[in-house]
Amino acid sequence: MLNKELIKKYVTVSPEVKDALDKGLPIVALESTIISHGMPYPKNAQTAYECERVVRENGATPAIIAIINGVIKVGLTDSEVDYLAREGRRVAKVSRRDIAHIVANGLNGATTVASTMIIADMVGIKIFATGGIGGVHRGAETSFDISADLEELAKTNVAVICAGPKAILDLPKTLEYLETKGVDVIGIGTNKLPAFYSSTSAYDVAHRYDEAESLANMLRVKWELGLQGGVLINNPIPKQYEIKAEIIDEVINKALDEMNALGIKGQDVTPFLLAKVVELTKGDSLEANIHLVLNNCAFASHLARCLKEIEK
Ligand code: PSU
Ligand code: MN
Repeated sequence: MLNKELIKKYVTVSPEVKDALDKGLPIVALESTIISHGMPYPKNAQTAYECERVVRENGATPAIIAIINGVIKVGLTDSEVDYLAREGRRVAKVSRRDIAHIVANGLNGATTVASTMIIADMVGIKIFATGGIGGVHRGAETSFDISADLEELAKTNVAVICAGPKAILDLPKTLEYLETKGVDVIGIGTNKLPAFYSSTSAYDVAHRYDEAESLANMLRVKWELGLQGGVLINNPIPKQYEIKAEIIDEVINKALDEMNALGIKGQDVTPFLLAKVVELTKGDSLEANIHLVLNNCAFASHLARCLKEIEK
């Protein structure tokens, strides 16, 4: 069990988020690795502010999560966002294994999906929006490269809204892993798994939901039943912004070849591939990425409102 008093030693909640928590208002958690390692400057900072704006416009409170000078922060100031955005890949990428090290040594860190879920759960935030999650990498049968995001979805009670796992990953293996771990994979308005840049793929989601209201009710049932863990909610990129699978697949294959030639491994794999794809598409993939994140922020806000409505 979490000791809420002990946790307070390490966590600072911004006044805006604290007010929303105290009043029981809907809140949407946002990660910070997408800022430092997921997009180039200055679009990364602009996108973070846009995400906050979209969440507020849709009736919820945004809570960007990161670690600043060893303090776990829930809700960042603009200058903290700007710092992470400018530092980029020089900032530590913090997943579950890294949290204690970064806090204990007073360091700065950008939180991944896994660590953002952990921290959101510590303060009682149930809904989290991002772009893409980590998953089972292509070639995982030899590299063993499986993101800690999947393990976190298996055990931490936070619902993650994304645009589907990116095709830099092995999609069928990612789905198999989530099934083994008991993580529900939802499609919003679709039976097919969206694949980040593309609104669809050849693979089926476990369950389809067309309305945020009924999805919020399902989340309540899951957690009231004591079924530990998150849910992966896949919200397809709006069609006008998508990049066709044939085009992006070629780019991804090039990026993977380059990565293998350079021998890049571990934590550096995802940031390398994300940056390479942006470079090879001359920024087209970045525009798609920004639009799908904002779309997820809007849906997550609606879902957070529905969940609060049910809880009343
Ligand atoms: N996928 C994306 N964009 C991202 C990430 C993944 O399309 O920004 C980031 C997220 O923070 C995710 C992390 O949690 O990369 C996964 O890294 P790894 O594969 O090393 O677990
Ligand atoms: Mn990995």
